[in-house]
Formats: sequence, structure tokens, C-alpha cells
Amino acid sequence: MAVAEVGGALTGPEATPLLAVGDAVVDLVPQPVKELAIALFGTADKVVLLGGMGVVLAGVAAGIGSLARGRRWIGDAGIALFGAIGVLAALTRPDSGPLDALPSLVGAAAAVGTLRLLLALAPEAPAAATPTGPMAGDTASGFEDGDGHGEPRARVGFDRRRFVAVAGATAALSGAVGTGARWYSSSRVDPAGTREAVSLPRPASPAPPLADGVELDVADQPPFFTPNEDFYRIDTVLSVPRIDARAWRLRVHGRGVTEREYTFDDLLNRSDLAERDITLACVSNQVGGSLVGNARWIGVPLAGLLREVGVRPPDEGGPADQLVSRSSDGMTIGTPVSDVMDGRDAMLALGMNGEPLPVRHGFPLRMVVPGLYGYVSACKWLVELELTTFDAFDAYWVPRGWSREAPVKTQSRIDTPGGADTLDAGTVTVAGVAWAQNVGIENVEVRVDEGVWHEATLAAEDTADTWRQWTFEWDASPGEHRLTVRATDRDGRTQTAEEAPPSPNGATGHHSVDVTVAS
Ligand SMILES: Nc1nc2c(c(=O)[nH]1)N[C@H]1C(S)=C(S)[C@@H](COP(=O)(O)O)O[C@H]1N2
Ligand SMILES: [Mo]
Repeated sequence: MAVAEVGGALTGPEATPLLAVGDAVVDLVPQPVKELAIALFGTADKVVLLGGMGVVLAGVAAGIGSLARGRRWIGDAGIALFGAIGVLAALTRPDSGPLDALPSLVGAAAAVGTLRLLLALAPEAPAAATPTGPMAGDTASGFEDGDGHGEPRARVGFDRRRFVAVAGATAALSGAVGTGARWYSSSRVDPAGTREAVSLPRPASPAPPLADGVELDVADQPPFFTPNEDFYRIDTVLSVPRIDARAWRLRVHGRGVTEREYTFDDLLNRSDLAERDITLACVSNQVGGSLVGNARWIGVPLAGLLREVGVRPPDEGGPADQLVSRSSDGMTIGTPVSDVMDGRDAMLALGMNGEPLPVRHGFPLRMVVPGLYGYVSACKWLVELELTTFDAFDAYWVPRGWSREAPVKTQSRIDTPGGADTLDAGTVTVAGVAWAQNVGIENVEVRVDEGVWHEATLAAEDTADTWRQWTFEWDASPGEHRLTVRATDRDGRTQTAEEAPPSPNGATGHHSVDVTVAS
């Protein structure tokens, strides 16, 4: 695996067996298993996957190595099988080329050599390798090889210390080489093309300073703008793409488009850059969950850029109803053309909360569309926009059971008090957020136990595209209580109490927390 990582320094780390097989697993696992993994491990699912692969590999390698003591071909065949899986995974990744077979091949070759070395020092296989039955009598001493080589059995000269020392040194060397190769791969992006080298221009259309009263001052309530370090991250990549922004291009093509390529500088230097506050939400967010965040984005207005290359929305007779965004890692995301051109602030974002887009959040460029879940709008590490139809193409998540189109469902969440809190009787400030991007929040209501709904106090609105904080002063009486929240948006839709899971197009239900009030 370590030598394969060195090979990956030539081909790109995505082609190494660890990442290629890991990425293939991410793409192939059935949806229920994936959901279970996210439910159990949250955003640590990637670490768990890679760790799990490591454990499986170590176990299988130990088994193969052990069997190979008796029959060498088992070792070679086992390694060949794993090498073949690595090659297959690397060659079937999106945008792969023949060279991507290299890491698995050199890795397998190194594994064969390592196994030889260790077998030469290892004890001979125990009784299992010694035939019982008619032939067994020939080697009554047990020091002769059962398969007729007639060599003295290694067991005689087995030097446990030497074996452990060599095996340990091999493991340590592998760890160092593998880590070094990975570090090298991640650090070889041209510094001039990294986000550190980018300075964000002042947008022609800046967002006004946050109005008074948008952000409430309640302890334990998350800030109105989610800091980039705390912003949730959801994607399928096991290793975050490191894109050289100077070599990067955005290609726009497809039906009804005058094909065009943009460089990063083309976009940075545009005169129509806009700064907008938009709350992004993941379709996988459970009711009350944290896969939602709010940021101040800077970017190119998407509708303007599309108009510039000739795109017309379907209601103006345009031939494409789907905008497919592709990322450098091969992700495809499908968005209705009518949505991104209906006047909302859909953008190609290159700045997030005053900084160039963090690498984890899509550097150098991503999409953000107010009112659509991330999986149908917010493509990170964007490299291509294709105008097509929903009939002609299904984006990544669609064959995996998620809806083609998925507007964000109006939702609300209680942030404080938390479920585990024990409160003092008296006035308790209940606070949280509610969101209905592209529409806006009309009101929020809170209820205690099975009582009546009370109107909460809304914070000032930033924009209809952002979440809105709210508070409710509750006169808490001793005992166990359940607090429940629901929101109504400006289209007059009140959140349904009916519980639906995230799949296929977003969870529904009311968020509630159970609290204990001390007497
Ligand atoms: N390239 C790529 N872009 C992607 C995804 C992905 O898996 N790959 N996931 C999408 C999903 S499901 C969501 S919710 C948002 C999350 O964006 P964030 O990680 O910046 O919060 O990114 C979207 N863009
Ligand atoms: Mo998502």
C-alpha cells in the first residue's frame, strides 16, 4: 500500500488502491447502508471507512501470509487478486486513464517481494501443511517438508526475534513511505495556484453590513454566520481535490450554448461579482440536525453568465431544462435551468465569509443556489457546466434513489435549551433558527408539551435566503417537558408534523427537545 502511494505521486492520489477502492465503495454501497453509516458516524464516515478498509486489509493480509507459508502460490494469488481489485477500481473512476493502473501494479509487485522476504524468515507452516495419510510416514521427524522438496524445515532455524524485527521494520518503513508519499502528493500544487495566493476582489454588488437585530445575543445559540471551520461538510470524496487555480478552467457547453471556457482570473476580474448571504442545507439533514449552515458568499451571478453564452430558460424557448454541474472528482449535480434563471441569487461562488473558498468547500469555484438542497445545486470543485435535459441525463444521486428536483423544505430547529439540560424553574429563553430559502419565514411557533402553539419572537430578517433566528420566553414549571417548534413560510406553508426521512427529498416533522426543570 505504501509503494502504491508512491506510485500515486505520479498519477495523482485518487488512483492509489486505498482511495480508488474507497471511492468505489462510496459509489457502490446501497443507499440504506450509506444512510446508516451517516447516522452512526456523521461526517466522520470517511475516517471510519478508510480505517475499516485498513483493518480488513490487515486481517486478510495476515490470513494470506499465513496460508502462504504452506503454499506459496496462495500468497501470490491473494496479492494478485487485491492488485486486480485496485487496478479495476482505479480504471473505472471518472476521468481515469491507463496510467492510473500503475499504483496498484507497483504496489502488488512490492507486496510479492515483501512476502517473499518475510516468508524466507518465517516459521514453516504447522501440521496443516504436513500431509497425513499414506505419504506422512516419509517425514516422521517432522523436520522434512511435506510437499517433497526435501529441504530442512525452516522451523529448525526459525529465529523469532529476527522475523519480528524484519516484519516490524517493514511495517515502520511502510508507514513512513506511505505517509511521506501522501504528504508529497498533497503539497505539490503550485503555490501560485493555491487559495493562499488568491486575494478576493471587492464585489461590484456588496452585501450590506448585517442589520441590527438579525443576530440575537442568546448564550448557546449558533452565530448567524457559520464560521468556515464549523461549516458542515458533505461530499463523496475521500481525499479533497487540490486544484491549481491557475491551471483550472470552467467549461460551459451543451444545448443552446455558445461553448466557452473561463479561467479563474476571468471570473475574479468580472465586473458583476455579487456578495450574498445564503443558507445552505443538506437533504440528509435530520429534523433538528446540523447539516445546515449560513455564509456570506462572493461569486459570479449564474444567470448572467448563462445569458452571456446564449442560454435561455425553458419558458423563453431554451432547449435545455437541466443544468448539470461537474466537479473535478467526477460528481454530477443536476439543477433546473428555470430555477437558476428565475431571478434568485444563484451564483458561482469563489468566496465564503470573506475568504477564498476553503478547499473542503470547493476551491476554486462552487455553485450555490438559494432554496435548493446541496445535492441538486451546490457542486464543489466545479469544472464544467452542461446544458441538457432531465430526460437525457440523470445526475449522480438520482439513480441512487434521490429526487431529480428538491427544493429545500421549510424547517425550524431549537438550539437551546439542549435535550440533556436540566433547567431552573422560571423564565427560560428558548431559541433557535428557521429557514425557508428563496421564500422567507413568516412566523415561528413553540409549544410546550401538548399545549397550544405560542408565537415566538422573530429576529430581524437578513434576506429571504438566510435562516432566521427566533426566541421564546418560556415560564418553565418543574417537571419533564417537551418543547416543540414549527415554522410557517411566506408562501403560507406551515411545517407538517408528519415525519418523513431525508430520502428521497428531505426530512419533515417538527423538532422537539425533552427537558427537565428542577423543582
Ligand atoms: N463535488 C461535489 N460537490 C458536492 C457534493 C459532493 O459530494 N461532491 N455534495 C453536495 C451536497 S450533498 C451538499 S449538502 C453540499 C455541501 O456543501 P458543503 O460541504 O460545503 O457544506 O455540497 C454538494 N456539492
Ligand atoms: Mo447534501
